[in-house]
This record gives sequence, C-alpha cells and structure tokens, in this order.
Amino acid sequence: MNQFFTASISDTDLLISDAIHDEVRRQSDGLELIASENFVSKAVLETMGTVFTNKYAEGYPGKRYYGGCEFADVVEQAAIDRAKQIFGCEHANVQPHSGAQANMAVLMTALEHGDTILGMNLSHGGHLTHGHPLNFSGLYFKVADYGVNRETEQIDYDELQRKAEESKPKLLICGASAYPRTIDFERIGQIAQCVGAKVMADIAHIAGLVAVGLHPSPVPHCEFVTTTTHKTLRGPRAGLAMCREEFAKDLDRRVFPGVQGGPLIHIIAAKAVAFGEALSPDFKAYQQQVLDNAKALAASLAEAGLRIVSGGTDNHLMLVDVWLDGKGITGKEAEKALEAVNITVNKNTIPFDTQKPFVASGIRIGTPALTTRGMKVDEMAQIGGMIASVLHEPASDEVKSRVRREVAELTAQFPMYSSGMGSKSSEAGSAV
Ligand code: DSN
Repeated sequence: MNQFFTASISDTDLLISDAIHDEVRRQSDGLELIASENFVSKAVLETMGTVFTNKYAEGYPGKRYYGGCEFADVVEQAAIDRAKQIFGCEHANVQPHSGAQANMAVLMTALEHGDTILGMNLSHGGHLTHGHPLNFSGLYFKVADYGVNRETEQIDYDELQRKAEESKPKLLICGASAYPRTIDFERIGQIAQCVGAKVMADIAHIAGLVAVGLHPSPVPHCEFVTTTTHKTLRGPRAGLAMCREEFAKDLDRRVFPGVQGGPLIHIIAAKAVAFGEALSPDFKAYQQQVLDNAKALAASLAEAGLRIVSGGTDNHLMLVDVWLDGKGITGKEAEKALEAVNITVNKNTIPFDTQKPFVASGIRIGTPALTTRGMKVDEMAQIGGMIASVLHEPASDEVKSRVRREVAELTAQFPMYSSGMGSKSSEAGSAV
C-alpha cells in the first residue's frame, strides 16, 4: 500500500499534529463564549475532511467546466435544496467560501461601482462588509450609515428612515455582528421601498434562529439574504447567498466567475450535512436553548452589577459594558483576564464608544457553543458568577485560580469530540 494514502498526520507532521491536539484540548477545557463560534457535529467535521477536497467543479450542478462532477453535483444540489427548504427562499447559491464573499457577490449583483449603500455603523454592531472604509464595500461604493439610539441602544427605525431619505441608497444593508435585539426586517423593507432601494439582510449571526422561526425571517422583505454557515447555523466555516428568482442568474454569475473560482466541494458537502441537521426537530430545541441560555447569562451578569448594553438580549448574544465611563476596565483587559481563566470572549466596541476598536469598552458574549455542549440555564448562572468575579477583581490571583478550577470542573462534565481526535505525538493513543 502506498504510504502517501495511509499515513496519519501524527506520523508525518508533528508540528501540525500537535497543534491540532492542543486546539482540541483548548476547545474542550475552556468555556467558549465567542458569539460567532460554535462546535460542529462529528458528521460535519468528517465531511469536511473528505476526498471532495480533491475535486475541481467550476460551474454549477449539471453545468460544470470539468468532467467527473457527478457526485459533486449530488452534494451541491442537496445543499441548495436544503437551504431553500430551511429559509423558504426562491434561490440559493451555496458556493461562497465565506460571508464576506457572499456579501461581495450581492453588492456586485445589486450595484454599479460608485453607487450608494446604507449600512449599519460597525461600532454600533454592523459588519466590515457593510461599508467600512477599508473594506471593498467602502472602497468601491459611497457609504451612508445608520446606528442605534443613544438612550435605548437599539436601532432607531425613524432615524434609519430619515437617513434613507437623505442618502437615497441603491442598497440598504441590514443585519449585524454585535446587535443583541430583534431586527425589524419588515420595517426595513418598507423603508427601502419608500426610497426605491433594494435590501440585503446579512443574517450571519442569527441564521440558526431564523431557520427555526425564533427570529422573524428577512426573506419576505428583502431581495437578498446572506449568511455565514458556521455561527448559530452550526455548519462548516463558509457562506451562503440567497435571493429572489429574478436576481438568481446575476447572483450566480457574480459568485462564479465574479468573485470566486472553483467551489470547495468538501465544504459544500458539509454544508449539506449541517443543513440536514438544521431541518431536524432537535435543531429547534437547540436554538430555543441558545435563547434561554443567553437570557439567563445576561440576567446573572446584570445581577452581579455589570451593565448589559440595551438592557438585555433577544438573541444569542449580549454586549457587556465593562468600561463604565472609566470606573471599570477596558474590553481588551477584560478579554485578557477571562482568557487567563480559560473563558473565551472578544473585546467589542459598544455604541458611542470612546475607546479605539482594538481596546474597546465592552465584551461580546454568546451562548451557541456552550449550548451545543449541552449546558443549560443553571450552568449559565454559574458562568455569569465566574465572569463577574474575574471582572470585578481582574488583578486577583486568588480569584483567578478559583475560577480556573471551577471552569475545569464544569467543562469536565460536558465532554466533546471524545474519540481520540488529535492525539498528541507524545501521548499516542490518548483520548481527548
Ligand atoms: N468576525 C465575525 C464575528 O465575530 O462576528 C463576523 O464576521
């Protein structure tokens, strides 16, 4: 037998093999609270590591530029059909390698170079691809932005309407990366109609909730809907672009050959598997638990004296103001203090932040990953207490070692990926 096809990574590349092992252990031994992260099923993970990675399949099912695509067609068609079934959209393109590329394809479909877009300000919860000056969206289009109200810290739809009337965008972009409240897609659709704009809803964060009806769907109100597939949707790291049938041909042309070359068929196959999981009744129960957990965690943090931006959460995430007008610590310090006890979050600007994005006044916390591990509201209350003790006394070694111990005890009760995945060279055969 040719060793090339049989040797494992632990036999051939110790540097990478050990890093994989260490990452398995890091994920398993820590509390993962980054709102945009999740853990995929073993089935999704397995599918990503298949021989479909060897296949070129430029084009679309039934219309490829390469021979030998009959099985690639099976998996891509399954992913398309399942995406359409989940979201009730007229057309789905499952080839975008990422959410950013899905957004780029939509902007190229809906706009000409130099047209105006109206997107949510990044520091109020928006995304780089919604008009940041250093991103393609800000480099190639004129950008107007909207945000949240200073008092409520929620989207001010009257102000959004005013901004739309003033800037007359060709495309209104909604959806966010750090917005904890329900988005009124119906109202946004009406505003766009009034000013003759099309709408792109980027539901990367809330796609799992939308999939099961726990967040209102943008599909009836928006010409284009994009998402990543790896956040609440719990699939492989990738993107998905959907649109009304009238834009289908143009969107497909913009994804390939406009923005990308050959599709990643192994990832598309994994999207199909994840979409199949999203269609199961268990997925709705999972998403409900994500919401219940977010509410419980926000409540326990608030009870411990931390300020939750906008007063709470309607979805899978919350923003915590840790700076408190100079009475607390920066987001950067909070992220670091929590990392030291194996709790992973990310620093995040809060609306009207006075700190630079790399320092920030807040942290963003989300529950999708820990909910996948099986944690429920009792564990969230416990975790809220741990986070609060570290943030109240970030310099205390005593608090840090206590919380580190509590994290170890808690994570041990919720094992993951337990089949020996990522065995370290020095511990061959050990299960992680
Ligand atoms: N970087 C992603 C997030 O963390 O929300 C968005 O692209």
